[in-house]
Amino acid sequence: MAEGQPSSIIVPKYLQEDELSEDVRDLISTLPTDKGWFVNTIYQYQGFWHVPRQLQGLLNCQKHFKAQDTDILLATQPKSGTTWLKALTFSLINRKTKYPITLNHDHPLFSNNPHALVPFLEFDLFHVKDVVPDLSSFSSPRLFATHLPYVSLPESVKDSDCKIVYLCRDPKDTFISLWHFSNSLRLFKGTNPLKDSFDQFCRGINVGGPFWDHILSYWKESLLSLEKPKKKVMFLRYEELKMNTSLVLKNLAEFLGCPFSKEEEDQGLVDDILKLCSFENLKNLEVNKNGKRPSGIANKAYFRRGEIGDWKNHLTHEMVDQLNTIVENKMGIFGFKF
Ligand code: PAP
Repeated sequence: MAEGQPSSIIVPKYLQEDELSEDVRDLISTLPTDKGWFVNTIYQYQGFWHVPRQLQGLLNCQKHFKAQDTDILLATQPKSGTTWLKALTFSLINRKTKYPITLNHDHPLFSNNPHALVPFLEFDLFHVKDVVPDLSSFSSPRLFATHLPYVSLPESVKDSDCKIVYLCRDPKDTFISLWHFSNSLRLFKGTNPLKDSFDQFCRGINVGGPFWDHILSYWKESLLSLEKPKKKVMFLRYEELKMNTSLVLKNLAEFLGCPFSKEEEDQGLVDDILKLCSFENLKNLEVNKNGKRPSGIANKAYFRRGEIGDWKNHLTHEMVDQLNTIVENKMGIFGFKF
């Protein structure tokens, strides 16, 4: 249990530091450390910051995950819209086979949090020490998610024809969302002071950070993949998804090889998927109001405001200037702008 933590608070399993395998314990004893937002300590591995259990999942899936050419991997930084992307992609790829789109509560999204339908490789499948999960029940196309940076993906993901959809979000909104999320887990007494968390974020020290390097790792791959016969990485932004959801959804369907037919469009299927996966619909479902993830995290923690620009309610002008300047300096040289 984390220091300073009231005994009544349950630490989500994926953040617990016990039950780490011998090799992860050996590894983390050699890694740079800093103060964690969720747990006492985070560790830097392959240039990025992780909680210990994530490192265990990372090493395990690097070693054992065998990607198939038909796999789809949703890659994100925490709090950039993962839950939404999972819901949209799950609905999209299963609409013609297993789960026709319906708004009358038959669809799995009415009774399952999107995270239960699209597992994270490192948190949900490969997180248990010395256990290689049996993935034989997944039918093709298998849909997985990850918060890992490109450099840490299993080699089979990079070498195969599997497709990657990457979603990023404005750093200021990502930061505010992450700060709220870390406080809502309440692993420590009280909240993390905003200023302390902000200073760490600006130094690149947060789960999945540095923010800019995570995005650039996939941005560069998405550009490289434009030159290849088959595009491998589709790069998306939360803001464009918010403002132009229907167009992005159609492009995503094309990329994943399941474009909408004219009949489907005429039937209003695009709008139905958008309604099914909308923030308002998902947030107000019983499963997302009162359900929990096996990790112990309440499903409602994944649905806070779902807006662009909530940072305006939290950050001072100086903070905004500081973060904008850092991100411009780090990313502008690669032609990337928010
Ligand atoms: P995760 O990385 O822990 O899975 P993730 O889903 O990426 O979290 O991020 C949660 C953010 O997405 C929340 O943003 P907020 O804190 O600024 O509100 C959450 O509200 C938002 N979100 C979740 N579902 C949707 C949705 N259907 N549409 C738009 N935004 C959503």
